[in-house]
Amino acid sequence: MKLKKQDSQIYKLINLETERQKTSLEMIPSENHSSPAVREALGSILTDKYAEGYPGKRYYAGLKYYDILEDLCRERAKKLFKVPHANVQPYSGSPANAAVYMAVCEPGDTVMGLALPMGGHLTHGWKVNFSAKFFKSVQYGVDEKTHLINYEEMEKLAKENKPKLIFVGATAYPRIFDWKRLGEIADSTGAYLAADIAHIAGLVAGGAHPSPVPYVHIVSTTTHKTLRGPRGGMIMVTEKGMKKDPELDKKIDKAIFPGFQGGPHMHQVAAIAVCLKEAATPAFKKYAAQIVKNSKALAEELKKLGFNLITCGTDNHLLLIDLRNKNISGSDAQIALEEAGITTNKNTIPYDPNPPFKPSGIRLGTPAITTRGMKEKEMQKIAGWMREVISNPKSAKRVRKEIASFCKKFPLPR
Ligand code: DSN
Repeated sequence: MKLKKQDSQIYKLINLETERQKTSLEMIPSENHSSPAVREALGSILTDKYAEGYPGKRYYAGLKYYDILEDLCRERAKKLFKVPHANVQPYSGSPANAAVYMAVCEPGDTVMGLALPMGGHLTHGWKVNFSAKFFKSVQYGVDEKTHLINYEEMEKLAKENKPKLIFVGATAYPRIFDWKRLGEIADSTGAYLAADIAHIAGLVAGGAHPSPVPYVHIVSTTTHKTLRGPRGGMIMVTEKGMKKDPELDKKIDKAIFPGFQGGPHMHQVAAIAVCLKEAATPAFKKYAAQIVKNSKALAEELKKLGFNLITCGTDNHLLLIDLRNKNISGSDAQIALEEAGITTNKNTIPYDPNPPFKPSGIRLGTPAITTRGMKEKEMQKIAGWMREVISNPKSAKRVRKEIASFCKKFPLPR
């Protein structure tokens, strides 16, 4: 109520966005709807203080409650992901990954990651990113026919280039990672193996995707995607990581602070703690399983309607559609779908013949709509609307009305 009086412009924009979210389908696979409890912690008084350092070893006074809180958050992360060490201070995924490089590499070392146009992330060694500017980046890809990670190529590249660090993880890969195989590849070359589980953290926590923990040395993640927390990041060190380097936990902590970041955002740490508690419940397990059921149902329905899916389907929360047989670019499809109330994003497909600003695909996923309680039946309806809008963008206005009315049955978390 204070905001309305004090800053009506911001108040109005928040209300408009709330209305947009309420009346449309958020289907960008890296997005979700956080709980009111998460947002309450995030909007708390904890934003007011600096807390440089770690519990018990801070550079500022007045932090006794912050110490308890950060310890609680770390313990929840350790228990949920079954790891001996967790750092909950990364501001988000890119800073988390930067700290991973800083912990185990020197500038100029060779590093390996999945190329961005193949579904990887900027921080996994893409040419315009720090990870390729400060390190010698070798990129692996997916198979040209199956679009699955090309483990053979990866093994060959790792043996040839002897990277210090291999990153595994993706932003547009609809299948399960073979962590065991990846662990063997890293071990055979002596590389550190880091799993960036940003997209699938909630699935891993809820048991809907195999955990990389037994096979990798380091796990990095964001906390706001399938994990459904506030925007934020975490880095975890596994038993295997501690065996490879008994100082790895300390190196990670030092890389975050004072190496890469200053004061942690403690309101964010509090909200991460809340989401980790939520993610440890049986209800979250059910949620994670439903995300995958919904993705698979959506994939099957879209295929029936003539859509080509990269890898022919999905094992996780996301789908990547190759629109080339639909005579529409990913960009135009994104615009038409947004007009209809379905938020997706244009995306390159592997070996895309079209440029990144007008790619051949769209990427979509089910984490947020599953949070609203939608199930397989609703996926059929959504697939139908997508077909209609993509084959005739002029139908978007009419579909928008139908979607707004449909959304009333599935309120945002209250
Ligand atoms: N921006 C995220 C995504 O949308 O996948 C990756 O960091």
